[in-house]
Amino acid sequence: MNTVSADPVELTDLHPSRDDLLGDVLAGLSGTPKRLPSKYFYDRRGSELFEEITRQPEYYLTRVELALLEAECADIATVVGRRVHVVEYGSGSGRKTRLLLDALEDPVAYTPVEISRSALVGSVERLDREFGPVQMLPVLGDFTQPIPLPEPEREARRVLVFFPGSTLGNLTHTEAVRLLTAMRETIGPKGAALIGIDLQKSPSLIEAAYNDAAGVTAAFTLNLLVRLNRELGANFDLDAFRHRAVYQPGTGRIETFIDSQRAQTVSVHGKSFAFAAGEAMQVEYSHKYTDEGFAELAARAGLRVVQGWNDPQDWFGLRLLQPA
Ligand code: AVJ
Repeated sequence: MNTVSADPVELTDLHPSRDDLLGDVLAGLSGTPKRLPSKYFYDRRGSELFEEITRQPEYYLTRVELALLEAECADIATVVGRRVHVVEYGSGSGRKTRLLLDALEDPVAYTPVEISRSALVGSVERLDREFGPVQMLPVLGDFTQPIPLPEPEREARRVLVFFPGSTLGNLTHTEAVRLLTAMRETIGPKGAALIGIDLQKSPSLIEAAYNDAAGVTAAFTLNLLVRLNRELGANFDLDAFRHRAVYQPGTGRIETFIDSQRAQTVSVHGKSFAFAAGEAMQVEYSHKYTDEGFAELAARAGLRVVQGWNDPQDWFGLRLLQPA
Protein backbone atom coordinates (compact mmCIF):
# COMPACT_ATOMS: atom_id res chain seq x y z
CA MET A 1 0.00 0.00 0.00
CA ASN A 2 1.33 3.47 -0.72
CA THR A 3 -0.20 6.84 -0.10
CA VAL A 4 0.33 9.75 -2.42
CA SER A 5 -0.66 13.32 -1.75
CA ALA A 6 -3.38 14.27 -4.23
CA ASP A 7 -4.60 17.69 -3.15
CA PRO A 8 -6.99 18.22 -1.49
CA VAL A 9 -7.49 14.59 -0.43
CA GLU A 10 -5.14 11.67 -0.01
CA LEU A 11 -5.64 8.72 -2.28
CA THR A 12 -4.55 5.24 -1.21
CA ASP A 13 -3.36 3.25 -4.21
CA LEU A 14 -3.63 -0.52 -3.70
CA HIS A 15 -2.45 -1.06 -7.29
CA PRO A 16 -5.43 -3.16 -8.41
CA SER A 17 -4.49 -5.51 -11.23
CA ARG A 18 -5.65 -4.16 -14.58
CA ASP A 19 -8.55 -5.84 -16.35
CA ASP A 20 -7.51 -8.25 -19.07
CA LEU A 21 -10.11 -7.28 -21.70
CA LEU A 22 -8.47 -9.20 -24.56
CA GLY A 23 -7.85 -12.37 -22.54
CA ASP A 24 -11.35 -12.37 -21.05
CA VAL A 25 -13.01 -11.75 -24.43
CA LEU A 26 -11.01 -14.42 -26.28
CA ALA A 27 -11.74 -16.93 -23.50
CA GLY A 28 -15.43 -16.02 -23.43
CA LEU A 29 -15.87 -16.31 -27.20
CA SER A 30 -14.07 -19.67 -27.21
CA GLY A 31 -16.55 -21.26 -24.79
CA THR A 32 -19.92 -22.92 -25.37
CA PRO A 33 -22.14 -21.03 -25.00
CA LYS A 34 -20.20 -17.89 -25.88
CA ARG A 35 -20.04 -15.35 -23.06
CA LEU A 36 -18.81 -11.81 -22.49
CA PRO A 37 -18.33 -10.40 -18.95
CA SER A 38 -20.79 -7.65 -18.02
CA LYS A 39 -18.11 -5.70 -16.14
CA TYR A 40 -16.90 -4.49 -19.54
CA PHE A 41 -20.14 -2.62 -20.22
CA TYR A 42 -18.89 0.43 -18.34
CA ASP A 43 -16.61 2.36 -20.67
CA ARG A 44 -17.38 6.09 -20.94
CA ARG A 45 -20.34 5.60 -23.31
CA GLY A 46 -21.57 2.56 -21.38
CA SER A 47 -21.60 4.52 -18.12
CA GLU A 48 -23.56 7.31 -19.83
CA LEU A 49 -26.05 4.79 -21.21
CA PHE A 50 -26.44 3.21 -17.77
CA GLU A 51 -27.28 6.65 -16.33
CA GLU A 52 -29.88 6.96 -19.10
CA ILE A 53 -31.29 3.51 -18.22
CA THR A 54 -31.89 4.74 -14.67
CA ARG A 55 -34.17 7.45 -16.11
CA GLN A 56 -36.33 5.04 -18.15
CA PRO A 57 -39.86 4.56 -16.79
CA GLU A 58 -39.52 0.74 -16.84
CA TYR A 59 -36.23 0.69 -14.91
CA TYR A 60 -37.66 0.89 -11.40
CA LEU A 61 -34.51 -0.11 -9.47
CA THR A 62 -32.75 3.25 -9.05
CA ARG A 63 -35.93 5.23 -8.48
CA VAL A 64 -37.30 2.82 -5.91
CA GLU A 65 -33.99 2.47 -4.07
CA LEU A 66 -33.57 6.25 -3.86
CA ALA A 67 -37.10 6.67 -2.48
CA LEU A 68 -36.47 3.83 -0.02
CA LEU A 69 -33.24 5.41 1.21
CA GLU A 70 -34.96 8.77 1.52
CA ALA A 71 -37.80 7.25 3.53
CA GLU A 72 -35.67 5.05 5.79
CA CYS A 73 -32.28 6.77 6.13
CA ALA A 74 -33.15 8.24 9.54
CA ASP A 75 -34.02 4.77 10.86
CA ILE A 76 -30.95 3.25 9.20
CA ALA A 77 -28.78 5.94 10.83
CA THR A 78 -30.21 5.09 14.26
CA VAL A 79 -29.46 1.39 13.83
CA VAL A 80 -25.96 1.98 12.47
CA GLY A 81 -24.99 4.46 15.19
CA ARG A 82 -22.76 7.52 15.28
CA ARG A 83 -19.18 8.19 14.15
CA VAL A 84 -18.91 5.56 11.43
CA HIS A 85 -16.35 5.25 8.67
CA VAL A 86 -18.44 4.82 5.51
CA VAL A 87 -16.82 2.67 2.82
CA GLU A 88 -18.62 2.62 -0.52
CA TYR A 89 -18.03 -0.15 -3.04
CA GLY A 90 -17.87 1.60 -6.39
CA SER A 91 -18.72 5.26 -6.73
CA GLY A 92 -22.01 5.93 -8.39
CA SER A 93 -23.62 9.27 -9.12
CA GLY A 94 -23.29 10.26 -5.45
CA ARG A 95 -27.01 10.81 -4.80
CA LYS A 96 -27.35 7.75 -2.56
CA THR A 97 -24.09 8.56 -0.79
CA ARG A 98 -25.35 12.08 -0.02
CA LEU A 99 -28.58 10.76 1.47
CA LEU A 100 -26.67 8.35 3.71
CA LEU A 101 -23.97 10.82 4.83
CA ASP A 102 -26.62 13.44 5.51
CA ALA A 103 -28.64 11.09 7.70
CA LEU A 104 -25.77 9.57 9.71
CA GLU A 105 -24.81 11.16 13.02
CA ASP A 106 -21.32 12.64 12.85
CA PRO A 107 -19.80 10.32 10.22
CA VAL A 108 -16.00 10.32 10.53
CA ALA A 109 -14.75 9.43 7.07
CA TYR A 110 -15.85 8.40 3.60
CA THR A 111 -13.88 5.88 1.55
CA PRO A 112 -15.05 5.07 -1.96
CA VAL A 113 -13.29 1.99 -3.35
CA GLU A 114 -12.90 2.02 -7.14
CA ILE A 115 -10.61 0.63 -9.82
CA SER A 116 -11.12 3.70 -12.02
CA ARG A 117 -8.94 6.60 -10.89
CA SER A 118 -11.02 9.24 -12.69
CA ALA A 119 -14.33 8.02 -11.24
CA LEU A 120 -12.74 7.90 -7.78
CA VAL A 121 -11.26 11.38 -7.88
CA GLY A 122 -14.46 12.87 -9.35
CA SER A 123 -16.69 11.44 -6.64
CA VAL A 124 -14.62 12.62 -3.67
CA GLU A 125 -14.04 16.08 -5.11
CA ARG A 126 -17.78 16.73 -5.26
CA LEU A 127 -18.53 15.26 -1.84
CA ASP A 128 -15.57 16.91 -0.12
CA ARG A 129 -17.05 20.35 -0.80
CA GLU A 130 -20.41 19.35 0.69
CA PHE A 131 -19.35 17.31 3.70
CA GLY A 132 -16.59 19.38 5.29
CA PRO A 133 -16.14 17.46 8.58
CA VAL A 134 -16.17 14.06 6.85
CA GLN A 135 -12.63 13.04 5.97
CA MET A 136 -12.34 11.84 2.37
CA LEU A 137 -10.10 8.77 2.16
CA PRO A 138 -10.51 7.30 -1.35
CA VAL A 139 -8.97 3.94 -2.16
CA LEU A 140 -7.95 2.87 -5.65
CA GLY A 141 -8.54 -0.84 -5.33
CA ASP A 142 -10.54 -3.94 -6.20
CA PHE A 143 -13.40 -4.47 -3.74
CA THR A 144 -13.65 -8.18 -4.54
CA GLN A 145 -10.53 -8.41 -2.33
CA PRO A 146 -10.33 -7.48 1.38
CA ILE A 147 -9.42 -3.78 1.64
CA PRO A 148 -6.83 -2.55 4.19
CA LEU A 149 -8.61 0.68 5.10
CA PRO A 150 -6.85 4.00 5.63
CA GLU A 151 -7.14 5.21 9.25
CA PRO A 152 -9.24 8.35 9.71
CA GLU A 153 -7.74 11.12 11.86
CA ARG A 154 -10.70 10.90 14.24
CA GLU A 155 -11.33 7.42 15.56
CA ALA A 156 -14.40 5.72 14.07
CA ARG A 157 -16.69 3.55 16.18
CA ARG A 158 -17.22 1.13 13.32
CA VAL A 159 -16.87 0.64 9.60
CA LEU A 160 -20.00 0.63 7.45
CA VAL A 161 -19.71 -0.72 3.92
CA PHE A 162 -22.35 0.75 1.59
CA PHE A 163 -23.06 -1.29 -1.53
CA PRO A 164 -26.26 0.00 -3.15
CA GLY A 165 -27.76 -0.53 -6.60
CA SER A 166 -28.09 -4.32 -6.50
CA THR A 167 -24.67 -4.43 -8.15
CA LEU A 168 -24.17 -7.68 -6.21
CA GLY A 169 -26.84 -9.14 -8.51
CA ASN A 170 -24.46 -9.19 -11.47
CA LEU A 171 -22.35 -11.82 -9.71
CA THR A 172 -23.01 -15.56 -9.66
CA HIS A 173 -23.81 -16.88 -6.17
CA THR A 174 -20.26 -18.26 -5.88
CA GLU A 175 -18.78 -14.87 -6.80
CA ALA A 176 -21.21 -13.07 -4.47
CA VAL A 177 -20.19 -15.27 -1.51
CA ARG A 178 -16.53 -14.57 -2.30
CA LEU A 179 -17.20 -10.81 -2.38
CA LEU A 180 -19.24 -10.89 0.85
CA THR A 181 -16.48 -12.87 2.54
CA ALA A 182 -13.92 -10.24 1.53
CA MET A 183 -16.37 -7.59 2.77
CA ARG A 184 -16.63 -9.29 6.17
CA GLU A 185 -12.86 -9.13 6.45
CA THR A 186 -12.83 -5.46 5.44
CA ILE A 187 -15.44 -4.37 8.02
CA GLY A 188 -13.92 -6.35 10.90
CA PRO A 189 -15.79 -7.84 13.89
CA LYS A 190 -17.64 -4.61 14.84
CA GLY A 191 -18.42 -3.55 11.29
CA ALA A 192 -21.59 -3.64 9.24
CA ALA A 193 -22.65 -3.56 5.60
CA LEU A 194 -25.70 -1.93 4.01
CA ILE A 195 -26.52 -3.68 0.75
CA GLY A 196 -29.15 -2.87 -1.86
CA ILE A 197 -30.89 -5.87 -3.41
CA ASP A 198 -33.51 -6.14 -6.10
CA LEU A 199 -36.30 -8.44 -4.91
CA GLN A 200 -38.13 -11.17 -6.83
CA LYS A 201 -41.40 -9.91 -8.29
CA SER A 202 -43.65 -10.33 -11.29
CA PRO A 203 -41.53 -11.50 -14.28
CA SER A 204 -43.24 -8.98 -16.57
CA LEU A 205 -42.07 -6.04 -14.42
CA ILE A 206 -38.51 -7.38 -14.37
CA GLU A 207 -38.40 -8.13 -18.08
CA ALA A 208 -39.76 -4.68 -18.93
CA ALA A 209 -36.97 -3.08 -16.86
CA TYR A 210 -34.33 -4.81 -18.98
CA ASN A 211 -36.09 -4.39 -22.33
CA ASP A 212 -37.17 -0.74 -22.15
CA ALA A 213 -39.35 0.57 -24.97
CA ALA A 214 -36.93 3.36 -25.90
CA GLY A 215 -34.21 0.80 -26.55
CA VAL A 216 -31.68 2.32 -24.14
CA THR A 217 -30.85 -1.05 -22.54
CA ALA A 218 -30.38 -2.58 -26.00
CA ALA A 219 -27.97 0.25 -26.89
CA PHE A 220 -26.17 -0.29 -23.54
CA THR A 221 -25.74 -4.01 -24.23
CA LEU A 222 -24.64 -3.58 -27.85
CA ASN A 223 -22.19 -0.84 -26.82
CA LEU A 224 -20.04 -3.71 -25.56
CA LEU A 225 -19.55 -4.78 -29.19
CA VAL A 226 -18.78 -1.18 -30.15
CA ARG A 227 -16.14 -1.18 -27.43
CA LEU A 228 -14.60 -4.45 -28.67
CA ASN A 229 -14.49 -3.09 -32.22
CA ARG A 230 -12.70 0.02 -31.01
CA GLU A 231 -10.38 -1.37 -28.35
CA LEU A 232 -9.61 -4.82 -29.75
CA GLY A 233 -9.94 -4.13 -33.47
CA ALA A 234 -12.89 -6.52 -33.69
CA ASN A 235 -15.38 -6.33 -36.56
CA PHE A 236 -18.79 -7.02 -35.02
CA ASP A 237 -21.51 -5.87 -37.44
CA LEU A 238 -23.80 -3.89 -35.12
CA ASP A 239 -26.82 -4.49 -37.35
CA ALA A 240 -26.40 -8.25 -37.19
CA PHE A 241 -26.70 -8.65 -33.39
CA ARG A 242 -29.64 -8.03 -31.10
CA HIS A 243 -30.19 -7.55 -27.36
CA ARG A 244 -32.57 -9.87 -25.50
CA ALA A 245 -33.22 -10.17 -21.73
CA VAL A 246 -35.22 -13.03 -20.22
CA TYR A 247 -36.22 -13.60 -16.59
CA GLN A 248 -35.80 -17.15 -15.27
CA PRO A 249 -38.08 -17.45 -12.23
CA GLY A 250 -36.40 -20.72 -11.22
CA THR A 251 -33.01 -19.12 -10.66
CA GLY A 252 -34.40 -15.66 -9.86
CA ARG A 253 -32.20 -13.97 -12.38
CA ILE A 254 -32.68 -12.04 -15.56
CA GLU A 255 -30.21 -13.10 -18.22
CA THR A 256 -29.15 -10.82 -21.04
CA PHE A 257 -28.05 -12.23 -24.36
CA ILE A 258 -26.71 -10.82 -27.59
CA ASP A 259 -28.25 -12.89 -30.40
CA SER A 260 -26.60 -13.34 -33.76
CA GLN A 261 -29.19 -12.48 -36.41
CA ARG A 262 -27.53 -14.65 -39.08
CA ALA A 263 -24.68 -17.06 -39.59
CA GLN A 264 -21.54 -14.92 -39.53
CA THR A 265 -17.88 -14.86 -38.64
CA VAL A 266 -16.34 -12.19 -36.44
CA SER A 267 -12.66 -11.57 -36.06
CA VAL A 268 -11.16 -10.36 -32.80
CA HIS A 269 -7.44 -9.66 -32.61
CA GLY A 270 -6.71 -11.96 -35.55
CA LYS A 271 -8.88 -14.82 -34.29
CA SER A 272 -12.09 -15.90 -36.02
CA PHE A 273 -15.28 -16.82 -34.20
CA ALA A 274 -18.20 -18.41 -36.05
CA PHE A 275 -21.75 -17.56 -34.97
CA ALA A 276 -24.72 -19.67 -36.08
CA ALA A 277 -27.96 -17.97 -37.10
CA GLY A 278 -29.85 -17.32 -33.86
CA GLU A 279 -26.88 -18.17 -31.65
CA ALA A 280 -27.12 -16.53 -28.23
CA MET A 281 -24.10 -15.05 -26.46
CA GLN A 282 -24.58 -14.69 -22.68
CA VAL A 283 -23.56 -11.22 -21.43
CA GLU A 284 -25.18 -10.43 -18.08
CA TYR A 285 -26.93 -11.93 -15.07
CA SER A 286 -28.91 -9.73 -12.76
CA HIS A 287 -30.08 -11.70 -9.75
CA LYS A 288 -33.30 -10.91 -7.91
CA TYR A 289 -33.44 -12.16 -4.36
CA THR A 290 -35.84 -13.58 -1.82
CA ASP A 291 -35.26 -12.87 1.88
CA GLU A 292 -34.33 -16.50 2.47
CA GLY A 293 -32.03 -16.66 -0.56
CA PHE A 294 -30.15 -13.50 0.42
CA ALA A 295 -29.84 -14.53 4.09
CA GLU A 296 -28.43 -17.85 2.91
CA LEU A 297 -25.80 -16.11 0.72
CA ALA A 298 -24.85 -13.88 3.65
CA ALA A 299 -24.60 -16.90 5.97
CA ARG A 300 -22.24 -18.65 3.55
CA ALA A 301 -19.98 -15.59 3.91
CA GLY A 302 -20.17 -15.58 7.73
CA LEU A 303 -22.60 -12.66 7.83
CA ARG A 304 -26.12 -12.33 9.18
CA VAL A 305 -28.95 -10.00 8.25
CA VAL A 306 -29.65 -7.86 11.32
CA GLN A 307 -32.27 -5.59 9.79
CA GLY A 308 -33.98 -4.95 6.48
CA TRP A 309 -36.00 -2.19 4.82
CA ASN A 310 -38.22 -2.56 1.74
CA ASP A 311 -40.17 -0.04 -0.31
CA PRO A 312 -43.97 -0.21 0.18
CA GLN A 313 -44.36 -2.62 -2.78
CA ASP A 314 -41.50 -4.94 -1.74
CA TRP A 315 -39.74 -4.36 -5.05
CA PHE A 316 -36.33 -3.40 -3.66
CA GLY A 317 -34.63 -3.89 -0.31
CA LEU A 318 -31.76 -2.64 1.82
CA ARG A 319 -30.21 -5.17 4.18
CA LEU A 320 -27.91 -4.49 7.11
CA LEU A 321 -25.37 -7.27 7.62
CA GLN A 322 -22.97 -7.96 10.48
CA PRO A 323 -20.46 -10.72 11.14
CA ALA A 324 -22.41 -13.78 12.30
C1 AVJ B 1 -25.90 -1.63 -12.42
C2 AVJ B 1 -25.82 -3.95 -12.15
C3 AVJ B 1 -27.50 -2.72 -11.06
O1 AVJ B 1 -28.25 -5.25 -13.22
O2 AVJ B 1 -29.83 -3.78 -13.05
C4 AVJ B 1 -29.15 -2.30 -16.05
C5 AVJ B 1 -27.03 -3.04 -14.78
N1 AVJ B 1 -28.02 -3.90 -16.90
N2 AVJ B 1 -29.77 -2.71 -17.17
C6 AVJ B 1 -28.66 -4.09 -13.23
C7 AVJ B 1 -28.05 -3.07 -15.88
C8 AVJ B 1 -29.06 -3.67 -17.71
C9 AVJ B 1 -27.66 -2.94 -13.43
N3 AVJ B 1 -26.72 -2.82 -12.28
